[in-house]
Order: sequence, then C-alpha cells, then structure tokens
Amino acid sequence: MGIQVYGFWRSIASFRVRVALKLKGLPFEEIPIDILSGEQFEPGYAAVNAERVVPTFIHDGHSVYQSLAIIEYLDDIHPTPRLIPEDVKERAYARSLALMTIADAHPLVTPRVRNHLAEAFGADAKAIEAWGRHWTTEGLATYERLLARRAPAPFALGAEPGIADICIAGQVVTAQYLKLGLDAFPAVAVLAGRCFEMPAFATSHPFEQPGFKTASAPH
Ligand SMILES: N[C@@H](CCC(=O)N[C@@H](CS)C(=O)NCC(=O)O)C(=O)O
Repeated sequence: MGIQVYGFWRSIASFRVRVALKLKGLPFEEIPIDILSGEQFEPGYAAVNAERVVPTFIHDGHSVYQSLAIIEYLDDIHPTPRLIPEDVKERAYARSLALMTIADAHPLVTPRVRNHLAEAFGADAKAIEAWGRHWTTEGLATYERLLARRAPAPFALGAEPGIADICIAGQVVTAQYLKLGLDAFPAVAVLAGRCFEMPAFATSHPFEQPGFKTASAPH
C-alpha cells in the first residue's frame, strides 16, 4: 500500500513532511486537499483527519497526524538518515527548534486563524497581512537569535540536515509568501539557502508543486 500524504502545495506542514520523505528517499503519493477553498471541511476529508488540517500521513493503511509526529514515525520505520538525533540532549534541542515553528510561529498564520480574524474581528486583507508579517518575523527573529548562540555547522545540529533545518526552511517559505526580506536574519538566510541547494528541499518547495501552477488564490 505504501505511503500516501494528504497535503496541499502551499501548506508549510506538508512541506515539512515532503522534505523528510525525500531526505529518506521514501516514495509517496501526495493527495491534494485545497485548504484555501475549504476542502478540509468536506465530509470525505473530515473523516480522514479529525482536526481538518493537512498533512495526514498514511503508511500501509495506518494514519499519523501532525508533522512532528509524522517525522518521528519516519525515523522509527526508516532510521537512515536520522532527522532527529539519538543523543538525548541533541534530540531535545532539535525538537525545541522544530516546535518554535510547529507550535508557536506557524499556527498563527494558518487559514483558520486568518479566516477567524476576518469573521470574528472584521480584519481586512491588509490587517491580516500585517498580522502574518508580525508573527512570521517573530519566528525568524527567534531562529536568528538561536543560530547566533549555536552556529550551524553547517546545518543547525551538525553535518547533516534534520528536523530543525526542515522547520527553519519552512519558516523562510512563509516569509517568501509575505515578501519579507531576510536581511535582518543573515544566519537564517544562509542556513535556508544551504537547505534549498539540496534536491529534497528544492523539489519540496511549494512553488515547485503541481498545485501551485493551477492555483487561482493569491499566494
Ligand atoms: N501542527 C500541524 C499543522 C497543521 C495545520 O495547521 N495545517 C494547515 C496547513 S499548513 C492546515 O491544514 N490548515 C487548515 C486551516 O487552517 O483551516 C502540523 O505540523 O502538522
């Protein structure tokens, strides 16, 4: 049955899973769910994912949700190359870096939050964009401070890319959506540049996905 991923071209969480699968060389089928048009709420997908978000990862019929849990699962079923270190302290540091995007910065700019800002508080497109720019900048600034304390060598945790690099690269993609420059975040820019030199990252970029070419919504 192999691996299927319900995802969306623009989804940063889907990007994280896409990169992880490609770094491990695992073939997968991506099934698009258009989260901008509300397809995540249709009964078919709502039955697949109780939270009504992407990604949903399916391995031999077994479902896993949440990009961090999915990447941990991938390390368990296919340990090479490891994306989360085995060393306890390094693993905690890798998860800390990952969660700064997964738990803190990224959830604030998802469609459900942007839609709620408009519907419950009357925020217009300009206000919602300012909101997104603010929280995305906060995320970039946190990463920049952390990379200044422990310099990439050359990736966030050492010689090979892992979950921390995947998450930082995803934060940079969000910045690209919002046309935020990275001049104030040079360490983040260099690290992301290094990541996107690798085919696993480059071919996972949202703008490289088939759905991007046919997208009618602004991005
Ligand atoms: N924390 C989740 C993120 C899930 C999530 O918010 N996904 C977004 C796309 S990146 C989504 O499906 N949003 C739908 C919505 O906001 O309505 C993960 O890392 O997998």
